[in-house]
Amino acid sequence: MKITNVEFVKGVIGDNYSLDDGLPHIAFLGRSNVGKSSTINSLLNRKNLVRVSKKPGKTREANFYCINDICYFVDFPGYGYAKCSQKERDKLAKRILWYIQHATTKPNIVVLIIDAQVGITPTDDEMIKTLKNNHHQIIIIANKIDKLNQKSLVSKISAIKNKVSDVDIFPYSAQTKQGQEKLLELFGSILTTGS
Ligand SMILES: Nc1nc2c(ncn2[C@@H]2O[C@H](COP(=O)(O)OP(=O)(O)OP(=O)(O)O)[C@@H](O)[C@H]2O)c(=O)[nH]1
Ligand SMILES: [Mg+2]
Repeated sequence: MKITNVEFVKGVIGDNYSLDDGLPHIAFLGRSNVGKSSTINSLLNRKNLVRVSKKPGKTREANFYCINDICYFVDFPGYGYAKCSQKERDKLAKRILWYIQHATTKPNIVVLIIDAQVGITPTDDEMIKTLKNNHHQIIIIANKIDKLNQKSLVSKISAIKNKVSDVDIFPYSAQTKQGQEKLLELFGSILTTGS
């Protein structure tokens, strides 16, 4: 998949925000600060299209980007950010869950991003269960592999694979774009064949 055109369409705060115009969604979910927004920027070869911050909790809305007029990339707020209030955390979790459970245009793919160094946390586990229960197709991006040497990379990725043996894992770095070509190829093939 070659990215030729990207357009920010809208950021949505409320519950009822699915863009239901028939275009497939590729939704990027994951804990706060794992690099969802950075990953989208890197896949699109844009530096600052999607807002990124050193502080977790940057993305507060579900932001829809229309790609090549054929699909949306949806950048979600992160879940599980310990430093915001419980009320705020519940609100963000509710937004994400609403999307997963009720959005009329189901995403074709949910890209769950994790930090390769940290692996699958209990909150990620919960999210994976919820996604599976709602019949979403999931892939996992293990991001920030630029922080790992080859030896730890191999052992971290194998630990992740052991935990979720039925989901495809893609080692990735939003910083160096390692893994970019493989992912774009996968998205392209899912969008054309639907699987
Ligand atoms: N070393 C390294 N740092 C990264 C990578 N991806 C993201 N980061 C850094 O991680 C931090 C968080 O990145 P974001 O893209 O804002 O993360 P997010 O998941 O969108 O965060 P929220 O919107 O708060 O949920 C930033 O400081 C990024 O520069 C990566 O592949 N490697
Ligand atoms: Mg973000």
